[in-house]
Amino acid sequence: MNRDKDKSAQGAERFILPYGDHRGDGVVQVSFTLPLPDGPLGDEAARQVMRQMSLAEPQIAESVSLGENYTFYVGYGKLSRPVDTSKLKVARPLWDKIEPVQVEQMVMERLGRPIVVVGAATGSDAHTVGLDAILNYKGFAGDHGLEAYSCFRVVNMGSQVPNEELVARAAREKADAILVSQVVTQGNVHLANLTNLSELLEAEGWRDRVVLVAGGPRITHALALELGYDAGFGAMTRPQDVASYLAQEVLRRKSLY
Ligand code: B12
Repeated sequence: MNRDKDKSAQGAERFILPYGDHRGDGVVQVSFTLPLPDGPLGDEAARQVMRQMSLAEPQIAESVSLGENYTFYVGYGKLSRPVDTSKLKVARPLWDKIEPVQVEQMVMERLGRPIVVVGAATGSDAHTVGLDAILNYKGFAGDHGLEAYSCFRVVNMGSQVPNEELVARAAREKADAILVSQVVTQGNVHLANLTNLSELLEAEGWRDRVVLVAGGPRITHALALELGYDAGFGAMTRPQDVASYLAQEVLRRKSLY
């Protein structure tokens, strides 16, 4: 079942301000470093930085000298202009969050075999923690990874995998889904790597047969769509989110959902 509206937003207040001490007080905490010594001039400069962020009644809660001519500030200030949540455009994959036991049941009953997932951090990217958080048994924040589900067969190729190797392995494993992690963004290397992979799959003629997913702290669903992916997952993604999405998307493509 696809949905147009985010269920979590239903019944939410339309105009919202950050919650500091009281509902609607607009109080936020900010922290930053200035290239000034700790002292009265630095404090005033820090308050001015906050005014320039549209924060009223700026207060410095803490200033810590980071050595000669550098000071770290923690400050509080008030925002007065509320966010109109009805005007926000939110791009996200269309899926319902499903409990792991239901995911297992649904896939095994309807597909009759585990979903094959091949994952890697590609190109020069050596960051494995995010990919492992989603794929490996131990998972992330108390939520087990896809390996913990009997309805997923997981091949985790690790990091610094060339796109060509990932595609070849996915073909050999008859993958239903390819999961790519891209953490480093320097020089927009993540965009080049991700685009190259989707183009490679197109050229091989099986882009349409595989669910292509990108993940990483700088990835959004909207960016992933732009780059020719089916879905994108950003910071704080839970394995259960990915399991729910993959189960629904793989079954949907086979008219089983
Ligand atoms: C640990 C770490 C390393 C380790 C990695 C070890 C390892 N085995 O992974 C080492 C020391 C090797 C490393 C190296 C480098 N790092 Co580093 N590293 C980090 C650090 C501290 C933590 C990353 C992490 O593990 N996060 C925890 C995981 C759980 O979070 P996550 O990655 O966001 O993953 C979640 C989501 O994004 C999502 N997700 C991630 N991948 C996927 C994939 C899929 C398919 C899905 C669905 C979801 C998903 O789900 C995960 C769970 O919610 C970050 C800073 C930080 N605090 O984030 C810097 C950071 C990522 N590193 C950075 C940099 C610059 C580097 C280096 C270039 C440094 C250097 N000059 O050498 C090198 C690059 C090496 C390389 N070739 O890639 C920068 C990147 C900046 C940028 N915008 O590009 C960061 C942000 C630090 C910083 N502030 O500058 N790094």
